[in-house]
Amino acid sequence: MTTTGEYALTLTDDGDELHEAVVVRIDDDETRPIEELLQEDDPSEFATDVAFVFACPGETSEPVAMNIDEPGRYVAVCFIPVGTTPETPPEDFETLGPPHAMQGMVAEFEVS
Ligand SMILES: [Cu+2]
Repeated sequence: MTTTGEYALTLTDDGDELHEAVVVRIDDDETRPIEELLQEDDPSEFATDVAFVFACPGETSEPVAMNIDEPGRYVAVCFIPVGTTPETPPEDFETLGPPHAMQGMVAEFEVS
């Protein structure tokens, strides 16, 4: 449980692959569980972007401002495909694995 306010978001990548943290706010009229929402193609239909950070293996991102000004359901999620490293050429992204989110790199939190 978190309260509204201005936060600084950073991401430390302790792994071997690239990671990101996309923070979105789920619309108030959206009641489906996050597992179901992850199957959807267009998150803008039920969520609003709040903040985004990205980190390479062994690095910590620069802090970005994360303004949590409304109570509600929020989700932090990583959509980087499984197997993506700093050496992976962009044209290979389509042939990589499912998003890290499908392996559990997703966290929902409630703001009051
Ligand atoms: Cu990831």
